[in-house]
This record gives sequence, structure tokens and C-alpha cells, in this order.
Amino acid sequence: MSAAFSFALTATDGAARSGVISTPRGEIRTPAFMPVGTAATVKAMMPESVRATGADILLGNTYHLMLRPTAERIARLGGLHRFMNWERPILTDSGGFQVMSLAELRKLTEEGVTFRSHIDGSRHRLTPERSMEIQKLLGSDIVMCFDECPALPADDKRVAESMRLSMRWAARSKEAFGDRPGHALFGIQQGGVTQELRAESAEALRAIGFDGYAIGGLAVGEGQEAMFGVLDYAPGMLPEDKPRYLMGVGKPDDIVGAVARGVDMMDCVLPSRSGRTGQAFTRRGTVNIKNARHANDPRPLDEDCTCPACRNYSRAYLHHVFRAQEIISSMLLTWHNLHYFQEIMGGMRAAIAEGRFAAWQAAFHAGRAEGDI
Ligand code: PRF
Ligand code: ZN
Repeated sequence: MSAAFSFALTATDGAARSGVISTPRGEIRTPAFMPVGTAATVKAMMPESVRATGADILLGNTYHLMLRPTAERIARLGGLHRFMNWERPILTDSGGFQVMSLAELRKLTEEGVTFRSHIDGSRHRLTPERSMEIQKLLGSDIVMCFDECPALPADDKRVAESMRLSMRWAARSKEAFGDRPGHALFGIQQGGVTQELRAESAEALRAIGFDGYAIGGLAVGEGQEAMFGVLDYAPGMLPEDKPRYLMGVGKPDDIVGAVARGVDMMDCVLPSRSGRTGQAFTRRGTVNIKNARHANDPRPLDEDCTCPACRNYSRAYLHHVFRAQEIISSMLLTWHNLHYFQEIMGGMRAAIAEGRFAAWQAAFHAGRAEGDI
């Protein structure tokens, strides 16, 4: 075990990259997909099961944990890793984005944001300094800067002002984070879908200097074509020798397209949330398990998948337990979806390492149907 945080690129293929992030809590193979463990749990999954799907790192949320059970309580109980029984790396989001999408009666100022909890209406405040304090109390390995992100479409003036506020908050985040060996602080690029604003944001972040760089403010209503349009240039604006993290993305084809454009890390609730609503992702397309046509189907969800849901259960069974609202339905479909997302990541890592990413990407797209299968 090394005490430092570092990133080593091991292969590139076109714009796609593979590498390893080393942390005192273990290695993260990139491109990496981070399952979301918002409330100190990846819903419906035991941590050892999440690991068995191939995850090297989880994402946790400042916003949810500060409200319940509070960062101070988690710190008293030994930190988030011990609290949730996940000893490997954890990245925590900083809270601003979740305040804007979940909290009530939000008030945004230069200082930070005040809001009411979506759980009990209690009043709270988040600033760059408080977000850094909370993420430190949690014991997060990768800490995110406190930022703000407008929903798209938004006019350029609004996007520019928001981005510049986030860049001032990035400087305050760095100052408050201080020097914490073995822990990393990532900056977050903003600027909507405007190339000049993305360039200005990247320049501001590079001047401050971070251990990694996130691309924020995408997948917020602009659509895949516009997102890929930004990803055609945004990763190249960020330092080549540091991890690049696309926040809150996405569907399997979004993930593949992002890696093709130079992204190293991603997170999304999609595989876990869809698992609970009966949607399964497979190499042939999406399966809606609540559909009546699965009721008598003895075949597995995906013949080629080696996850427990596909090895041991029929579509008919998965359909039945979903319809009966049995808890095992969420467990099995979440496991399958997380397993499939990690299969995609592993497939891309191997393809990049062997210089056959374009062929891998073509095969990925060729095997898929639009709509439910
Ligand atoms: N900023 C932060 N978290 C995020 C985003 C962002 O822009 C997004 C945008 N897709 C998801 N999560 N801090
Ligand atoms: Zn499966």
C-alpha cells in the first residue's frame, strides 16, 4: 500500500485512455464506473456484492449524508467506509448539485447556498468551506469541489455567471481542503455547451491545480448529441496526466461515447435505480421485466451474462417477483445491471490496452436493438 494518491496512464487508443488511480485504500482501474451509494448504501446491494460486480470505487453524497445521519455522527462512528462496510475508495460529491435538484427554498449567494431539507424541512447552509469539512468528516478519498450548475437550456449570460461563481468556489474549496496526503481534490469544469466558457473554466481550474478534473454541467437536459459535442473538446482542455471524471453519466451508449472521447471515470444512478423499476440493461438492449411477454419465458435475462440473476433465474421468475413487489426483484436486477455496467468498463479497458477500441465500440453498437427487447 502506498500512502499517496496518483494516476498512471497505461494505454491510449485514439482519444480513449486506460490507466490506474492508486489510493491508500486500493486501486481504481480506469475507465471506471462508480456505482452510486447516496445514503451510505448502494440500494438493494450488500457491499461485498457491489465488489463482486467489479466496482473499485463508490460514490457518496454530501447533501444526503449531512441531513441524515449527519457527517458528525458518521465521523464519531469511524467514518463512512467503516459505517457502510466498504473499505475501498469512496468519492463524494460536494452537495451543490443535489441542493439545486432536491432541496426546497434554495437561496444562492456568493458565500454559498441556504436551503430547506427535502426530508424534514429543516434549514441548512452549504459553502465551499462547509462542504470540504463534511467530506473530510466522512473520510472521502476523492473530494469534489463545491460548485453550481444550471439546468440546460439556459442563456449564455446565466451559464457564464454560474461558471465564474463555481470557479471562485473552486479556489475556496482548494484553500479549505488544504494538504491531505492520500486524499484527492477534484475541480469541476462548468460552462454549459459553450466552448469558450468551457475553455475559460478549464483555464481557471488548471491555474488553481487539482488532483483530478471533472466535467460537470452535462446530462442536465441538453441531449446526447449536444453532450458528445462538448465531449469532443472538453477532455482535451484538461491536463492529460490527471483523471477526467464525467459527472452523472449515463446510459451504456453515453458511457462508451464518453470513454471514446477521453473520459476516465463516470457515475450514475441508472443501473441501480432502473434495477428497482424493472428495467434491465443487456448487450442486446433494454429489457422491461414487468412486460407480460416475460411471464412464461424460461430463458435468463441475458444468456451470456454470468451474474447471479442470469445464472440462476428465468425471466419468468424475475417477472413474477417484480409483479409481486418482492425485495429480491430489486436485488437481482440491480446486481445484473451493475454487473453489466462493469462488464462494459472491463471490455473497454482491455480493448484500449490492446489497441482495438474502435472494433470493440463497433461490436458494442452492432449487438444492440433500439427500444425494449
Ligand atoms: N456538479 C456536481 N455534481 C454533479 C454534476 C455537476 O455538474 C452533475 C451534472 N451531470 C452530476 N452530478 N457537483
Ligand atoms: Zn446478468
